[in-house]
Amino acid sequence: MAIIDKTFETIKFDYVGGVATIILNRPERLNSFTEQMHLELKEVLFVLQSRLDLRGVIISGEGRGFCAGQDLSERAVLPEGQVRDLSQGLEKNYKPLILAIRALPVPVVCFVNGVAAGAGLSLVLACDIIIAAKSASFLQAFVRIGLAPDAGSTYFLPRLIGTQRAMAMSMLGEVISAEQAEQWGLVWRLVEDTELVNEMQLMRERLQNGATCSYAAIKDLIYNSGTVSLEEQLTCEALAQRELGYTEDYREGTQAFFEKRKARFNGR
Ligand code: T3D
Repeated sequence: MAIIDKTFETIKFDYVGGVATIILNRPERLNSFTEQMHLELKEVLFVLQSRLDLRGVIISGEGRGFCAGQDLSERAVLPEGQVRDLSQGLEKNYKPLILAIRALPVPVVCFVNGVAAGAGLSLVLACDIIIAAKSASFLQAFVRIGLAPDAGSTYFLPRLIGTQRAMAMSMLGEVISAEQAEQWGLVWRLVEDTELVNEMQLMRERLQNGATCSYAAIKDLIYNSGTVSLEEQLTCEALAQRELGYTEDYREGTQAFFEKRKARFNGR
């Protein structure tokens, strides 16, 4: 039985073998975020957070874009003298979205199928592994409309590609090609456009059969490493390894090694 028994308006969702696939689905507006899309993403992430059998999440977009950030038609120019408090939408929608993705104890893999702009790029950057189609592109669009990058972009981008590149991308608002993004380390790997769907399926199978407890520990260790000393990190690694050493997957992994066969992990 489906874990969420409904059809969404702005996303497609499925859940197979513990792996969730979320496809942003407003192709005519390059999958830009609306209030409705935020509601639907919240609903899905809320359900995923409580799934003990969750083993991975895949995010991509429908059509020629990945996500063009905030849908600007929800931000009509106000009459002279009136102002809009943009922090409200960020606190209410974007902050919980980015934090929820980061908090999932499983790999969140983004398949960037086309342009990722504004908060759409922030969403990409929040994911653990980023794979892009060769025709994808990346744009810190904010400066073009008089804003600063948000939804985590100023946190993720300098960490991934360095301060100079993050600064220039954000201040100049130039489109960065997938090839350039790969050279800078913004994405893990590029795939042919025609191969993206196939690669997604291969990743789904890989996550369904992956060492899920290892993934959770890896996520914790790597994301927390920036805020602790080397000594503390070594302790964290030892503690994580102690827990992993008790898992069925560790037993299976070592047994498979000695038997010279591929491990069959059950994620426990
Ligand atoms: O507001 C707050 O709550 C603060 C938070 C902000 C977060 C943000 O994300 S702010 C940044 C918002 N995003 C942008 O400024 C990007 C706007 N889009 C673009 O600059 C371009 O569309 C792209 C460079 C991404 C792609 O260009 P291109 O030439 O490939 O496509 P296009 O023709 O511009 O777009 C196709 C259609 O999608 C077009 O509609 P049309 O003319 O065919 O009816 C276009 O208007 C629409 N579209 C694209 N992006 C958005 C959008 N409609 C609404 N909102 C968008 N963000």
